[in-house]
Amino acid sequence: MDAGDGGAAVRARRVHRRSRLVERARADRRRYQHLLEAIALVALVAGCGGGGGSAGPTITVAPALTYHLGGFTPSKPVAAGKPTRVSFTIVQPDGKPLTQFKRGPGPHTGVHLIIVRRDLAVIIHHHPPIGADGRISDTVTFPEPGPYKVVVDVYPKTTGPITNFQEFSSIRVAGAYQPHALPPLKTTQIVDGYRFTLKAIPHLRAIDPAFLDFTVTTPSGAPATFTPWYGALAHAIFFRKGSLAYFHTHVCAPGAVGCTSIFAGASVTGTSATPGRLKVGVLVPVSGTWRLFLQCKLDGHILTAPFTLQVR
Ligand SMILES: [Cu+2]
Repeated sequence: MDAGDGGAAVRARRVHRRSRLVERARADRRRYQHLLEAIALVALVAGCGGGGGSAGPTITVAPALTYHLGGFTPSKPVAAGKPTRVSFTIVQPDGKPLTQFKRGPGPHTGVHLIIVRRDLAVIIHHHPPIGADGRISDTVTFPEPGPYKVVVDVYPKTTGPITNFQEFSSIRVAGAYQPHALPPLKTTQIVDGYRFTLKAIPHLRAIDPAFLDFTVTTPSGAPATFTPWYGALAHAIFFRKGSLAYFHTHVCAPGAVGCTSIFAGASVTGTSATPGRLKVGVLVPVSGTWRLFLQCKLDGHILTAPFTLQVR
């Protein structure tokens, strides 16, 4: 299905408008501010209803109608090293499973299943098939024991304002969990002989769009040729150490259709116009230590290069 992307890729040239990004980032900050104000208001209302057990008024709030995961399995610890079936539906606010998803070229379709171990030492990224009844089933082999966070990144087919949202679950892989300390940034990572080099140590700030420049070479030292995989030349998946906050962006071929990443209204699409070069967009919501998993397909291998990033 990705075969068409590369062809469409070369038609137009992508123009970068950093000023627009910055403008949008400002709009995001305002949006975050509004969100905080809304939360404060809710807290205030909740405080009124609390009443401390005295004769104050009581406000009963019915549970919000939201999207959530239904029938998530496995619900018990699973074995490491064995194929495990992971299955669920996305339940809509009306209680029915979501069955209509975005389709077409680019990475923003269907459902993405991203599973990360709590210490960020293991990541799994699949785009599983979706049944006609909305049930999503995948087979996952967990390499090592420990607690895993499951991120279900959903692209519903909607005409409304919701274009993408995430649902979360967890899976425990039985056995002794030996968390790895997150290593400091190494600007060069060698994965299966392929060399990923971050050209400069970045100075990243929360809610500030930025781009990271990478070079990628093959085991023989030639510039790597990126094959579209899941609709993008590369996937940049970010998780924050501790909270496991999540952000995901893509590197798109020039003119690729449906590849632009939107985060709170801001576009941070990376580009790669030349073999061996990747420009990766970053726009993480909070400061802290983040782990970037840079994934791409080279000569038929799916490779994941991890980088530790400090965001102020
Ligand atoms: Cu992706």
